[in-house]
Amino acid sequence: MTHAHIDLHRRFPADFVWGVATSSFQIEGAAREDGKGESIWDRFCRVPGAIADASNGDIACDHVHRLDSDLDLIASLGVDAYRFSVSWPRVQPLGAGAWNPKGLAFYERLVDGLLKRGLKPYLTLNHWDLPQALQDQGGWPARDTVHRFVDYARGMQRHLGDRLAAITTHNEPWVIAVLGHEKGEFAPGQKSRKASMQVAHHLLLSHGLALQALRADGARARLGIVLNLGHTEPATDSAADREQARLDDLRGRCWYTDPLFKGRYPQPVWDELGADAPAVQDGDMAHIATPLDYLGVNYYSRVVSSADHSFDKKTSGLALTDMGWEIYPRGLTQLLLTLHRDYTLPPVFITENGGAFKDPLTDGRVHDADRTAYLQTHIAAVADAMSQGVPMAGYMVWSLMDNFEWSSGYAKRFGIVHVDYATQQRTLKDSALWYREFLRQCHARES
Ligand code: IFM
Repeated sequence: MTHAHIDLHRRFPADFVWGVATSSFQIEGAAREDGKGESIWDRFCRVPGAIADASNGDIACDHVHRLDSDLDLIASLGVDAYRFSVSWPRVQPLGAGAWNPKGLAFYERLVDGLLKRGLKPYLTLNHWDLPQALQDQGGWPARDTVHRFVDYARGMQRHLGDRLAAITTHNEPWVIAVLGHEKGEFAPGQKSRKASMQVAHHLLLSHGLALQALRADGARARLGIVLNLGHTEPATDSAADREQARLDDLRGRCWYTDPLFKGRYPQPVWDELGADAPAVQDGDMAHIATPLDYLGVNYYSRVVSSADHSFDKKTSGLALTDMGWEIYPRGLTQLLLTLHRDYTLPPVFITENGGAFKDPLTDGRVHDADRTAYLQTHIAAVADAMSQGVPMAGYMVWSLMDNFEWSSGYAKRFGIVHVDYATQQRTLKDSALWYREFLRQCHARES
């Protein structure tokens, strides 16, 4: 542990929630078992060239078959909470109509297994694996999918709601909209800015309507949404770069946070969209602004804006992760302070934070000092924001274990637990050993 981080645990209150996070498609496997339907990611992985190593989620971390030992693994870290997602097509194969009892039984075992081990379940409804059947009927660009999602949310609450600490509607709507529907790099691989903007609107709308429906049904879990947000700054102090940064921040952050907290889209972005602006019906914006019980923030790096696109992070002087992302913990503090300045925030969770590194397994150990330093400096950045008044409530490492990193396949490792995909053996990396010791210190203060 670096000197500056020796007393890190003292900077957090006793009720701060510490966790680890995963998502269904990235770890579960069992892609065609026990009645599970096809998801858009099952389909997308079959597109030649879509995934860097031509892999897929058929087996992934084989989590479905290793649930009990994986739950023991999570508990062994000493975390308070586990953030996971439900594969919609596993529980409702066609995205509408019949439920799949075996799929529901899996998540019941998961949630009950967490509770038995004293862990709080944080459930995400949509971490990208939309049922392919709904995609075939138009997917997120179609308004009907909004209503299918609300039905799905209600069904999941009916089955599990009495046992959950939190329900997140969507994970990272920007990724679904932009990477999935504008750039075509993620499922379903569409390339249309117009579709992408409609998707973003439908995700936000379905989020708001789901919150209302869940509350009307008597929600006991806390309800929120998870956004991927970077801290945006200009490459230089020039007026052009500062203006570019202002616009990029409006496009990437405020397009999501303004509707959620202010009930409107940022006008400058709306104006530049022209014919690509989404169709918005009367009342939509008020639904989107339904109050949140918490906001989840996924933070990995900063965004650097330059008007002539000349900024090159390879020469910025900052260390890069294996994804090529700059390591910039100060940006996390700045992002949180910006959110606190712009809105009246509910409790905020860092629902994902972590890094991909090379991580060789040698003699049963992974000496991932770079990841440990990443976690320490970012946790310190959260403490810095908290000490300046941001209502921080929790922090979750991305990720519990190495997994399927979407279009990068299995080559990028984000886990604090190493996975040997040939044997499915799990090995705690040094970062996991550090996190476990850190959490022991946090909890020792409470007793
Ligand atoms: O693996 C992803 C996760 O599914 C969503 N947030 C970012 C992570 C790292 O790319």
